[in-house]
Amino acid sequence: MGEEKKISHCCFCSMQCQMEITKKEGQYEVKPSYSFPVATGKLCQKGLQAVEHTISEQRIRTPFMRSDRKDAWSESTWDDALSYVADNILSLQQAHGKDAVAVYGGGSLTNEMSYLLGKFTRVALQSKYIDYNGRYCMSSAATAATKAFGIDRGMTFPLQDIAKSKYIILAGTNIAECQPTMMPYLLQAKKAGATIVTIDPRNTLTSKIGDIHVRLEPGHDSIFVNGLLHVIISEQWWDHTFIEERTSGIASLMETVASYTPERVEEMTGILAAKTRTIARQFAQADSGIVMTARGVEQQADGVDNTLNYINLCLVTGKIGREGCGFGAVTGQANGQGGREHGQKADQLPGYRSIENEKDRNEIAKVWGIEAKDLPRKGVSAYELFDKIHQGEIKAMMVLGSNPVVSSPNSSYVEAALQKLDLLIVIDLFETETAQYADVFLPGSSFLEAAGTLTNLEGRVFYRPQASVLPKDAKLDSEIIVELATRLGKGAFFPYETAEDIFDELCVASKGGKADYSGLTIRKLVEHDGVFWPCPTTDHAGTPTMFEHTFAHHDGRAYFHAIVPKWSGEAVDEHYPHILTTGRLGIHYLSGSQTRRTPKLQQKAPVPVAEIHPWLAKKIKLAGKRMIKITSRRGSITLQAKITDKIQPNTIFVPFHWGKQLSINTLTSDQLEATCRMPEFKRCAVKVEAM
Ligand SMILES: Nc1nc2c(c(=O)[nH]1)N[C@H]1C(S)=C(S)[C@@H](COP(=O)(O)OP(=O)(O)OC[C@H]3O[C@@H](n4cnc5c(=O)[nH]c(N)nc54)[C@H](O)[C@@H]3O)O[C@H]1N2
Ligand SMILES: Nc1nc2c(c(=O)[nH]1)N[C@H]1C(S)=C(S)[C@@H](COP(=O)(O)OP(=O)(O)OC[C@H]3O[C@@H](n4cnc5c(=O)[nH]c(N)nc54)[C@H](O)[C@@H]3O)O[C@H]1N2
Ligand code: SF4
Ligand SMILES: [Mo]
Repeated sequence: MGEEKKISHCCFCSMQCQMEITKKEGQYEVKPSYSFPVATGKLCQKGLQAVEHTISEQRIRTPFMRSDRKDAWSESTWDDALSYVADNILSLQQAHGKDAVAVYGGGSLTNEMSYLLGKFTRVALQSKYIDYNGRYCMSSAATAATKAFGIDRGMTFPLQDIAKSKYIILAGTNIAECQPTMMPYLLQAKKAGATIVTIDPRNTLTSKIGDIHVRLEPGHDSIFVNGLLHVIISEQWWDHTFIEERTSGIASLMETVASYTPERVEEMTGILAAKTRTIARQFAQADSGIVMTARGVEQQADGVDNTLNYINLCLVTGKIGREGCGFGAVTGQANGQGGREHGQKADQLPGYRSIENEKDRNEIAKVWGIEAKDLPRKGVSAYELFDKIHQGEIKAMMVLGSNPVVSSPNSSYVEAALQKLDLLIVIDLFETETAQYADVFLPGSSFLEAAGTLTNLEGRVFYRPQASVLPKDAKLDSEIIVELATRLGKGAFFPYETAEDIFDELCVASKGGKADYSGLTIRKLVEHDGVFWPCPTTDHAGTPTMFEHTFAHHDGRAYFHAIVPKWSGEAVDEHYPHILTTGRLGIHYLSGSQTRRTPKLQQKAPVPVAEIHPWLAKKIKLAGKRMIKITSRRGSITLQAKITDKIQPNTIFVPFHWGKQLSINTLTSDQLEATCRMPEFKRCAVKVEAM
């Protein structure tokens, strides 16, 4: 039997570690690849198992249809399934207008698929309704970075710079479980003398490597950061020259933080004044420093403000745009960065262009060969698409690369919405909790089968080659979309044979946009192990470090934003006195669709376990089998509890990787951030009872 060695990149987190996959006598062996300069020589436990779900018996391999959702699925041919979809779309649009059909995409998909979904919706469906799961993920960070810097690239520095930094603040980011192969960079920095501060309601695996841990109640970040800014400004540890030459808005920041003395912060949050002073002084005095945030601070009703305040820390100390310095909103999904640049967002056209800007509309219309007037306007955010279904405006939805029944806040509302649709098409690998409501269920491609480009958390655009063939009757996601466009009479606009054809068009479409890929070719990506965007010309080497000389606002400056902590999220009261926060385990990935079907991972964490503090356990008289019932204003769940003093006493943590009766999103709040529409996954008022 021959041995076949292929190169791919892990399908899970934003690190995008490269892997070597060897197929030997029908068995796959996955090893880290040493050649790609992101996670040299390492893969985490999910990466090592990444092939397993793609060969799972549960993977669907042919199209399925049914005329009534109560019926069992019937196998179908592609021809019948796609004709059925196209005919129904056309008749629904005839009866209810073009916007009756919506698309829901995902951040695991390649840049080409993200681009294709945006173009398909605007050109083939001519609908304004497209959004994607990244709305639940990177939208606060994207809005904050755009406001502060004029551009959104998650990390403003390459990973290598972490090792060169002398002071690293990690807020609401659990890197040890969520981007495990980034840990060696942090450990290298520590070895070279860096101080690491972690800020989280829990003592996490990440905080184990920290020198100082700030354990705060969910929602207290902006108060605490105002305390840090107060110390830096009042004691004049700031970088006056940087502020003067490269920023604007310091006056209003000074005014706002003037009253946030460390003592007042201590009164408001319980964080000791001495701790606030120490961190503020040490960070400001360090030669270099990095601040990183993730969903812990971003998935809140005030998520944009929280992120802006952490950015203020970099700006006030001049720690950005030079070696070992910068701000990083740690991107989550495989292509969480690229997935938000090429047009699958409700208000966006490729290259981070705005769908409401006339110049942007004209430029993209020209690339697409249509009239700008025929481009739809902006639609609504992911969760609001379900509102539009409830209101009867959206009648059909196509979901590709997401499992919103598990991952949406207040998920019973989403489930109810899907049941109201006249037509739900799901393109996935598995019969997910979402696919269970579908009328047409199509087998798409996994990461091993679809070649394409992705953009990792650093902003490094790279090429992922095809490493395996499609199973039985499955098709490439891109083929499905192109064939549907053809059946909708728009095939001429989608003349692609390969991912490279789509990438080349995407690069042209991005020219002059903020995420400018126009200097890239797949050959260049392969030759250089990826290239950092922006890369505006063919002779440009890419931009590993952002903002060395200028920010992306028209005046070249970065903007401070004075943050007055609001409390716009859900409030606790005597009926719901505790705070539920949700997040991740190292073992599982997102809605669990893939990792729950990976035996070696699922065995390690078969069900969600709630983390609760001994104080709360005692208060509710938890004993015996340690089962607890958690109830929010929207629902209840009964779970096994783990008593641990590694959590803020009034907070309960539950991972969200399960569906049905184990889904914590039946409880979470659907309050959305005012501008970017990020849901508040990290704070929800609950009561807790022992069962
Ligand atoms: N193993 C694994 N890795 C993943 C994923 C996965 O599902 N599993 N998902 C990927 C994706 S898409 C994403 S977006 C990233 C997410 O990566 P992270 O954002 O790092 O993950 P979370 O567990 O959601 O949240 C991080 C931390 O925020 C803390 N937190 C909660 N509330 C607050 C608060 O108010 N303030 C502060 N400072 N902290 C708070 C939580 O206790 C938690 O430890 O991970 C990526 N990597
Ligand atoms: N309570 C709570 N909820 C959360 C969060 C939280 O912290 N707390 N975090 C939010 C965040 S940050 C995120 S990113 C979302 C993610 O939530 P989801 O988007 O629901 O996450 P996934 O499980 O990645 O769903 C991807 C689906 O696409 C399929 N798939 C994967 N790759 C491909 C492909 O290439 N082609 C096709 N056709 N299908 C594919 C998978 O099988 C899976 O069913 O969850 C959000 N929900
Ligand atoms: S760190 Fe992320 S990309 Fe790397 S192997 Fe683990 S899950 Fe995959
Ligand atoms: Mo995410």
